[in-house]
Amino acid sequence: MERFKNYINGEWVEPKSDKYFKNINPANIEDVIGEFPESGQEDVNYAVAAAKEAFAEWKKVPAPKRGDIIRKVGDIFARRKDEIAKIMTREMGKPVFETKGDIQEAIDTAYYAASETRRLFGYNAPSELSNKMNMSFRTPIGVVGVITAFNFPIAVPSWKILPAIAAGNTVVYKPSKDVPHAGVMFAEVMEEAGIPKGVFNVVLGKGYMGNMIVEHPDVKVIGFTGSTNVGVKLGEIGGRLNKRISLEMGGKNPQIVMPDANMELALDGVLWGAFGTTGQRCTATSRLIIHKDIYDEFISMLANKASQLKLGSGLDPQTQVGPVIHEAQLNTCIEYCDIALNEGARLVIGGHRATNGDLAKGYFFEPTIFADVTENMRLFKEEVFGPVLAVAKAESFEHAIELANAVDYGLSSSIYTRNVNYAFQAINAIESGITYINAPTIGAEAHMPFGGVKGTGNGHREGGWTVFDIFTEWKTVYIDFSDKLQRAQIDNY
Ligand code: UN1
Repeated sequence: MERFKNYINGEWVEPKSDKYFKNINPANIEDVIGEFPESGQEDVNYAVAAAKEAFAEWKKVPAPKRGDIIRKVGDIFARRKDEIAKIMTREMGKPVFETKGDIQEAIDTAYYAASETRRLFGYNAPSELSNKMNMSFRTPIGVVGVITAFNFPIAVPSWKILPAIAAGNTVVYKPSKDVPHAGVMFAEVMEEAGIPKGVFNVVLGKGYMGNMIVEHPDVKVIGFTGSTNVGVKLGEIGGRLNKRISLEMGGKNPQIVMPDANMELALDGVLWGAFGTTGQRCTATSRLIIHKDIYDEFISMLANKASQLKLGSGLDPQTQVGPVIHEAQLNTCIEYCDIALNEGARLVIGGHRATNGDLAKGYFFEPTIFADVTENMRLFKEEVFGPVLAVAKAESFEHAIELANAVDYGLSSSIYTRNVNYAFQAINAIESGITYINAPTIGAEAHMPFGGVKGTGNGHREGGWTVFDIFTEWKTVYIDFSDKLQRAQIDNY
C-alpha cells in the first residue's frame, strides 16, 4: 500500500509522530487509497517554523514576481486536470465532471490571484496639511494557517492558499482528513511551480490539528472552511489569542420558486443545487420554498426527475450523484430523515441508504425530498450536508422571503421568477452573502466575493479582491516635505 508524506520546507518528510491513517474510497470502502501521516504537534511546529523562516525572504519578493509562480500553479493544474480529477473522485466521491470543475476553480483562482499581484491596490488621499502626502498600501502578515473541508479538495484551499501566498504570506495547510491525497496533489503542483522552500507546507492529519494550528503563536492568520461547530470553537481560540480568523461555515440555502417562473429552469436549478455534489456543499440548496399556487405540481415534477438521478461511483461517466463522504455522514442523513418524519414532514422520495448492486459497497444515500416542512422543524433549520431537501410552502412572495430568512445561516439563496420587482426585492430582502436570480444556489465564481452572513461566517469574504482583506494588513504612510513641524488638527484649524 502506498504511504504518503508531509510536504514541509520544500521536502517530502515522514511525520515525526510516526503515525499513519488509512483513507478509503467512499464509493467502495474496500478500495484503500493509501496511508497518510497522522501528524502531531512536532510536525505542526516544524511546518510553522519553516513557514516563519521563509516569510522573511518571501515578503521581500516583488509581488508580480510572486504572481509569476502563482500563474504557473494555474498552468500545472490545467495540465494535470484530468489526472488529478480522477484521484479526487476516488478519494471523495463526486463525479469526475465535478472534480474537473473543482480544479478549474483553482485554475481561475490562480490566474486571478496572479493578476492581482500587479494591482493589490492601496489608495492615496490628499493631506489636510500643505506639503504633505498621504498614502496607504497592503502588506503581508506572516504565517497563515489554512484548514479546509473535504467537499472541494482543491478549489476551496486554493481560495485561501493562492491569494495568501500572492500577497507575500507563507502557508501551513491542513486538508480535511478525508482528502489527504488531494493535499498531496496540491503540494506537488506548488513544488513543480517553483514555490521556494517553506513558503507552502502541507501537514496531514486529523481534526485535532486545527487547534494546534490556531494556537501556535507564530501562526498569525487563519482561513477556515468547515462545520459551524468546529469553526466557532476555533474562532473562540483565535479571538482569545487576538488572531485574525476567517470562518466560512454552514448554510441552509433556500431556493424560492414563484408561479411566474420558468418551471423547467427552476426544476433543473433545484436538482443541481440540492443533489449536485450529493448535497455536500456549503452552498447546496437544502430548502425549497414554493409558492402555494404551484406547490403540489412542482413537487411532483421534482420527485419524478429526482428519482431518475443515477447514483454510482463518480468514476463512472453515467453517474450523476456520488456517495456521501463517510459512514458518519450517512448516519447523519438517516438521523435527519427520522427527525423529519417524527416532526411530521411528508417523505416524498428517498429516505434510505441506497444498496442496490455495487452501491452496497459504498456510502450511498438516496436523493431525498421531504415536503410540508415548516419553520420550526429541525430539517428546516439545521444543515444536513447530504442529499436531503426540505420543501416548504409559501403563501405569498413576502412569506417566501420570511421563510428564507427564518434560519440562523445566511450563505447562498436563490429565487426563480420572471417578475423584475420580485427579483430586485428578493436581492434586497434575503439575508445571505450570495443571492442568485434564476440560477441555483451553487456556482460561485472565483473573482467575486464569497461568504455568508449570520451563522455562516464572521464577516470575511474570500474570492475576488476581498480575500486580500483577510491576508493583508494596511500600512498608512504620511510624508511631510514642508521642513517644519506641522501639527495635524491643530496648526491647520
Ligand atoms: C463550498 O461548498 O464550500 O459556489 C464551496 C459553489 C462552489 C463552491 C462551494 N463554487 O457551490
